[in-house]
Amino acid sequence: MTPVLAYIGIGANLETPRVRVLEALEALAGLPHTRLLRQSSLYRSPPMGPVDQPDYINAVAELETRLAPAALLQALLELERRHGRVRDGERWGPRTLDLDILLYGDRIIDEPHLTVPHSGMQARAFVLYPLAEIAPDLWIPDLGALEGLLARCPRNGLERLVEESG
Ligand code: J1A
Repeated sequence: MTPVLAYIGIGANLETPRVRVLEALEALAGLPHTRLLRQSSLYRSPPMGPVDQPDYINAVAELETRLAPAALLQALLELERRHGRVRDGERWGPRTLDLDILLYGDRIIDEPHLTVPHSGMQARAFVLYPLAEIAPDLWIPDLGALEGLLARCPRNGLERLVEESG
C-alpha cells in the first residue's frame, strides 16, 4: 500500500492537558507503519457548547501512514486507552485524551464506526486553525478549501499557546 497523509485531531481537558497532548504526539510518532511529519502548536479554547468544564488543549498532527483507516482508528483507540486515563484512587478515571481522524488522504469514509472527513470539523475553530498552521493549502473532500472554511469560522476564544522552554 502506498502511504497516505492523514490528519489527527488531539484534544484533552483534564489532568495536565498540555502534557497529555505532548505525550499523544510522541505516541503517534511511534505508531507502526507511520511517520509523524508535522505537528501544530498547542491551542487553548473553551469547551464547545454551554458546558461547565475546564478549557481544552488541542493540536493537529500530520501523519504519513500505511495503516488502513480501520487499523489507524484501532491504533488511536488503543492510545486513548493507554494515555488517556488517570489514576483516581483505586479506579481508572474518565478518559482525558481524544484522538480523531480528521482526514485520511482524499478519502470519504461513511461507516458505522468511522466518518471521514470528521463530522463537524468545518465548524470547529480548534480543528481548523491548527490544521491551517501545518497544511494551509489543504482541499477537504466534500467541504472544499480549508482557507474558505477558516474564513467562515470565528475563533471562538481559541488561543495559540506560546512555547515555553523547559
Ligand atoms: C467513537 N468515530 O467515534 S469517540 C469512536 N468517526 O469509537 C469511533 N473520524 O468509532 C467513532 N475519528 O477538543 C467515527 N473516531 C471517527 N471525539 C473519526 C475517530 N471543546 C471516530 N474546545 C466515539 N476542544 C471519538 N472536544 C469521536 N468539546 C469524538 C473523540 C473520539 C471528540 C469532545 C474544545 C475539544 C469535545 C468537546 C471540545 C472538544 C470528542 N470531543
